[in-house]
Amino acid sequence: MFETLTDRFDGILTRLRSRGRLGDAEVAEVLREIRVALLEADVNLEVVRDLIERIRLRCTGAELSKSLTPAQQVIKVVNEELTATLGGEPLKITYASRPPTVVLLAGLQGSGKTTAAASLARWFRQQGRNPLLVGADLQRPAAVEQLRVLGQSVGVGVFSEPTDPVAVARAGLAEADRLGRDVLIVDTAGRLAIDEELMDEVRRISGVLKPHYTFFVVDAMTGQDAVRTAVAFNEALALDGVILTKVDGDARGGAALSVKQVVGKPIAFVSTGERPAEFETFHPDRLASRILGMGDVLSLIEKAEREYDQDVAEKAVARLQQGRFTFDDFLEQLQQLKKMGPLTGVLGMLPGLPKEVKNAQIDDKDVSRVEAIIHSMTPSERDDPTVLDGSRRLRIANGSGTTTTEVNNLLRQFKEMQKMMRSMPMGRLLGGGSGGSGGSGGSGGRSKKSGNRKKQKGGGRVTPSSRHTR
Ligand SMILES: Nc1nc2c(ncn2[C@@H]2O[C@H](COP(=O)(O)OP(=O)(O)O)[C@@H](O)[C@H]2O)c(=O)[nH]1
Ligand SMILES: [Mg+2]
Repeated sequence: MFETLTDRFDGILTRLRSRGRLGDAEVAEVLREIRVALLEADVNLEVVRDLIERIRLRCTGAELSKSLTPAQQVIKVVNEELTATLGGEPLKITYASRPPTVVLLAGLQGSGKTTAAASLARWFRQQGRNPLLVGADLQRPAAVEQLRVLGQSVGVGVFSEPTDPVAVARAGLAEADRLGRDVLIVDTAGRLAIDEELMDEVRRISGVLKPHYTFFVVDAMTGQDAVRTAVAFNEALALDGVILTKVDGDARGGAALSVKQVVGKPIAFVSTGERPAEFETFHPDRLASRILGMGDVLSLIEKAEREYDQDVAEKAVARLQQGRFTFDDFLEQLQQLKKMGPLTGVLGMLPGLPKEVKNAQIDDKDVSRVEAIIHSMTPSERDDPTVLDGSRRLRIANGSGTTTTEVNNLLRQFKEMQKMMRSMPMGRLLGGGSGGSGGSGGSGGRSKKSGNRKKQKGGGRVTPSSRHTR
């Protein structure tokens, strides 16, 4: 999902970066392009109009500051407004003072409710909770069995009985009490389309459960239909949020971008695959950054947390903060990166990579060539690649068994990467203010980033962009 949108933004922002000054006409043109990109991505028309208007106001107003290039300022504004459209802050679960915290899942048939129930159970366990699943879908004989299998795979018990859904819900509550479970997740039946009978059933279940959280589970692939059904369910049930599923599919992403504004409820979680592990809290800021090609750095950091060597990472962060990042750092990061497994998935989250690189099927051989090139450099060359003239480049190409084109490509990409590291607001994300001129121009609206900073410190890991040559 979001590939087309990300591609379009890649083009728009690249053109933008090549401009020195931005007059009203240029801003208008960029806005037009962004508008078309969003509409193509199936974003709700009202949402597009509103978003564009907010960006326009900020880009033509007095907000523009001198410390950023015009392109950086526009990107910063677009990023912030896109984040706002996606819902701003991630949803935070507040647990009931008197357990269990009850979570009700509703949605159409096949939307991914049963899968999401198990994924949520796993997620709650990771939060240190002790959940119980309840199978209140008695429509299809196999539904409860499916939940039992999934429940078992995540180590969470499933309660159900062959009575009726409302009775199961009531008994489930009692069972959670009896077993001392602090979270109750209730899976319900869906229909192919919204009908009164379905709405009536979930409403009655909801009446018995008095859930703390009611999530509407919806298939991202259904685009604007997803948004429309969410509106209908919200009227019937007063939703707390949406669980967007099948985000791994090739949907254009319009649903994700429209839900918050049209339904008025945030996306709480996204499901990116059939397995319960492929499920995560929805982070508007991360998705916005990712759509804008700034990379999903924080998700990557979380992903890397276990595999990454703390010391190496902290050293890299320190270097980045000093605005220094050498080929030696790069090499170290590359080796860390390799520990994380297949590179293709990791690359998609990295900031600033051209889409050809992101979409490329990377195997370790490609990385080995980059490593070979760096190994063929002398320590002083690694420290300061500007000394690399033609004859040195030829020596390196020969020494590494590559070509001068490959060496040139790597050098060019490395330079871009260094520049980006310095100029991106990411410098702030990395836990220090001095790292980049990029994010320092804004006044308000950054508090969230600094909120993240602490968390980042704890993890203390960072992954630079891994360029590679062909
Ligand atoms: N690719 C993909 N498949 C999913 C995802 N979530 C659910 N599915 C699949 O979609 C189908 C319907 O899911 P299910 O949980 O049974 O939907 P329910 O009818 O709403 O309970 C199943 O084959 C799931 O494995 C997802 O995020 N990605
Ligand atoms: Mg089901």
